[in-house]
Amino acid sequence: MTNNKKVLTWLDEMTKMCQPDKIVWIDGSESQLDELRKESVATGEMIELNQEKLPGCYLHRTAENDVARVEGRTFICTSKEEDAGPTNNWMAPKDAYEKLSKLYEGCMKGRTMYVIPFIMGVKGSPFAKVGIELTDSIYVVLNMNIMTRMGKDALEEIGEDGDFTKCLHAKKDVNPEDRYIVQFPEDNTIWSINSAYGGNVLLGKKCFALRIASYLGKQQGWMAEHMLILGLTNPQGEKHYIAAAFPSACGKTNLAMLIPPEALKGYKVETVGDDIAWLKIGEDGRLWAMNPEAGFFGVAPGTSSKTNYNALATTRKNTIFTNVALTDDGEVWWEGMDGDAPAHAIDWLGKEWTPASGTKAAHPNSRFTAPAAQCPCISPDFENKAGVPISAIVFGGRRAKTAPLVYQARDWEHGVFVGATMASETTAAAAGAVGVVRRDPMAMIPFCGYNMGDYFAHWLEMGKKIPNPPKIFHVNWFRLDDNGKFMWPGFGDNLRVLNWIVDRCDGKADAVETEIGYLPKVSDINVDGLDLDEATLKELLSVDKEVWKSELAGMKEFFAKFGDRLPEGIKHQLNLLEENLNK
Ligand code: O2Y
Ligand code: MN
Repeated sequence: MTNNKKVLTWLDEMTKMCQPDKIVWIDGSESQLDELRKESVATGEMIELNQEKLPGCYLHRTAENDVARVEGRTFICTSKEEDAGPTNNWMAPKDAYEKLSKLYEGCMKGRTMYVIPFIMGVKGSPFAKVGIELTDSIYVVLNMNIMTRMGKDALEEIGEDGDFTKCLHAKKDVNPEDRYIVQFPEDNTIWSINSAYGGNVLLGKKCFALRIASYLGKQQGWMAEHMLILGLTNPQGEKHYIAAAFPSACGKTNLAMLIPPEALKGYKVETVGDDIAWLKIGEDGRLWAMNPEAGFFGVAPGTSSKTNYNALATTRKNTIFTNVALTDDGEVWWEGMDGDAPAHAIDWLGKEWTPASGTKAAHPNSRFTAPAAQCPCISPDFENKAGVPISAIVFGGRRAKTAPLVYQARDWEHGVFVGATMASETTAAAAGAVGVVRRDPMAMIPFCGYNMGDYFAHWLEMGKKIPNPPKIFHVNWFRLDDNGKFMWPGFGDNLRVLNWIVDRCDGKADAVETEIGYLPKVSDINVDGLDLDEATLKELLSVDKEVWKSELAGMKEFFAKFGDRLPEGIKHQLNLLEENLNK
């Protein structure tokens, strides 16, 4: 398949260590993929779904102990511990290679090793980067086919002498005690072992496109961010692109695929990406973004035609479902889907299930892997090699009281501070206490491949190099009233806030300056057709100084972790906020 010596030497080393019976190069052809689908159905690795109702769709169940990303077993292995920073688990590269080599030794005996060359980004784009994943899982091959551009094209992109990210995955015996997801940023290498679940094994996604890419971006002057990208067109036909970072479970996929409410019928939202953005400074002095992925790896429970019509529509063909329930007529079901629960199904554990079982039919983190091109609102620029120019960067979190519905940072440095102080409160859906504030700068806590102090510095440096930077905003869809009810309707109505954001970018909307940044006045948010009284909107757009003073204490405590790696720009903004609140 290739004469690239770097590829062949590495493959030889990995083969000697893992000792597979057979090596199969993935060329990306439909005929090869079809053979693999048939083989995986024959072995029980995949279940073929009702091909009339869900053509090209399959179901996969993972082990009960292997149902989510495992942050506790995810490591950043840099030569110096301080280069991984206080928010990452660290192992010395030598120790990690030694420890994991022992686990990999002979682990593919009796198995096939699949060699998957893949591109993150569109072939030939200046954003594109290439990786090769070695895996013993057909589930991984078929998912990588949806999530990346894989096969011959990727090898062509590497060429005779090009570099690539070296990704090794072995499911071994899915033993959680020996499960490791390890990034070696200095070696452009990822090793994953003892998992067969999505985020831990589809190494192009979080491991490469965020952890390794964030490190590469710092070296090379670009950014890899945990951001959706959407295009918003107003009734006059003016289009803006927005990139937005929210922690997990804050509705990134829903916002990326938003359907305008009745009152804003003339507006259109198109999806460029729902999870990851790579950002570069364009020759025109603006910041340009590209989605490096080719598919969506979305959470199934709660996805319905009401909450996210476009996501559901995307999954009606050529989709792999992981850990959802199987209905008697070979379809899929999960909690929160349209209609009534089926009278009988097979649950995510492969057991008989009825609504009386008292258990969830689908795992709460069950997923679909679906081709982005099938999304009804996919942007015509999804495959644009140049990417899209970003007008606004939006940060957000789930905050009951602290953050107003929306505010704008005063400038880039302040915007970086707004991103760096992002936080979200835990919900009843997650394990552990409810309402606990988790600091998650730029939604990158689990995904930054190096010291986050240096990451903040990189953001600040980028700002100095972008002649025409995007404006930066913060949103909070989750403010609660005194009865614990959401004050803002959310979903499609979030467009009303996006509208103010793009109007601010164009200098068309008004704002008032507050201690924390610029806020809209009540009259600046279009609430036509909404059942929302003025007092509620006023409350949504208010800043409670006392609440913010205790917030400030939490920020200081978090930033103290970074010691002398915390850049001056962040310290300066922290002091400014304190001064403003004490005025
Ligand atoms: O649990 C996993 O492996 C998936 S996590 C995930 C999947 C798609 C997009 N984002 C995320 C995330 O945790 O941010
Ligand atoms: Mn994500």
